Amino acid sequence: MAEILTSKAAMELEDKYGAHNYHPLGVVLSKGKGAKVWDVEGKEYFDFLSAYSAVNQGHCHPKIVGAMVEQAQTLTLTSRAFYSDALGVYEKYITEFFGYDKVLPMNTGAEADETALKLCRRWAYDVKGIENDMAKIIVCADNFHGRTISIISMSTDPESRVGFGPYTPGFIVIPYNDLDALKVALKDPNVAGFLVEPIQGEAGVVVPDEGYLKTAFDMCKANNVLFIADEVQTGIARTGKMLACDHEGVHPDILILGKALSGGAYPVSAVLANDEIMLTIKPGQHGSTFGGNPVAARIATAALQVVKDENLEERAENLGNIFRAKMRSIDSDMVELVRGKGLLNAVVIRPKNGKTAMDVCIKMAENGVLAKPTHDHIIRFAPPLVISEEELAEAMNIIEQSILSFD
Ligand code: IF1
Repeated sequence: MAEILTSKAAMELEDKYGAHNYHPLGVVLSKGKGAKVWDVEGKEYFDFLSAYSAVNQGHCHPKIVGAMVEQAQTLTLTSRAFYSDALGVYEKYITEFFGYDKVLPMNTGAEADETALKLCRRWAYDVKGIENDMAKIIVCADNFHGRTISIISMSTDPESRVGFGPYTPGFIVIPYNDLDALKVALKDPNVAGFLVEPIQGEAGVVVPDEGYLKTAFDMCKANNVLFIADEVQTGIARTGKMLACDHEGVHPDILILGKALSGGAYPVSAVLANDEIMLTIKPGQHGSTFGGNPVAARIATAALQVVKDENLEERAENLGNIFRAKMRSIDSDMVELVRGKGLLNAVVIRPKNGKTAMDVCIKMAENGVLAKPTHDHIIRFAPPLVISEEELAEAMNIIEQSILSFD
């Protein structure tokens, strides 16, 4: 039986024995169910971060946990040295679900982004005919695609990038939501791909202009460049459609999924593409020990089924509209701006009397809502998509009262 900890003792253990690569809010969670989590002392919170949009289906969803437990008691890992009876079934399901020829299963979002970069480069050399080692990939400023060396080589965020050089070459950085800059960058004949978040999550839920994704996609097609969508955070119904790209009818050449692909139960990511791209990677050229393991396969299948069965796209769309309207109605000059799509939203907090977004988050935590600022003045609000209207109303009231408490 795990040692019964107080929150204080748990934080001290992490501080003493864990790397200091995070600075968490002073809350020690020990239980989650649906849209709620509880701390060690039993205090209840609405979770408005959802582990950065990994828990879209709600904490410990019975169907997802059931699939995990059943497979975990049967066969957890074979490696890809052998086949398993779970992987092919899952691959058929997910490729038909999203409309692609094939999937390359990985574990984390960063691994999936790295996989997409490798696929794009192999396609550049083997199909587009770019000179070896000369392929370039266009990315956007303020991007977030993970924490590996090649991914931070694309980053413009000093916190992610500085001090980890030398950097992987072959990336062109342009401003987000800027089609003129994309047009110029696409003139380079060595450009093979454009990697973009349909909404920039970490940058503070930055929603591009209507039509940006579709026009960018068309420009890429006109220049024989792959449109690569990182839907790790925006995918799986979070923005009110199964994929954020669906809002503009864009079918990415390479689709990157993670986080809620498993409902937060297990590290599961995936890269989907058609054969012309996917088959440029041959046996032995890419993989991972856990990629496509039987437990991940069963979990991801259950997690996607829950999205359909519980109409999570529609829920995110409808509840997101309610949320943004309520946030915009808060009568406080601390609320500078409200933006988002579906249940991926952000409130930009105007500091007041020295109080910032972090103070609002600490006050909300005291009052029973968990969220965390991204950058100094932006609070991201992303509850599980299974939150009920009543729970949302209660949580929005807590958010409003917490903000008004500084007036
Ligand atoms: C942390 C941020 C969010 C992602 C997109 C790939 C990945 C992520 C669009 C990599 C991961 C996580 C990472 C986590 C916090 C969180 C995050 F603040 F870091 F930037 F959500 F915005 N593409 N995002 O958002 O997926 O390898 O983590 O599975 O690193 O602190 P991963």
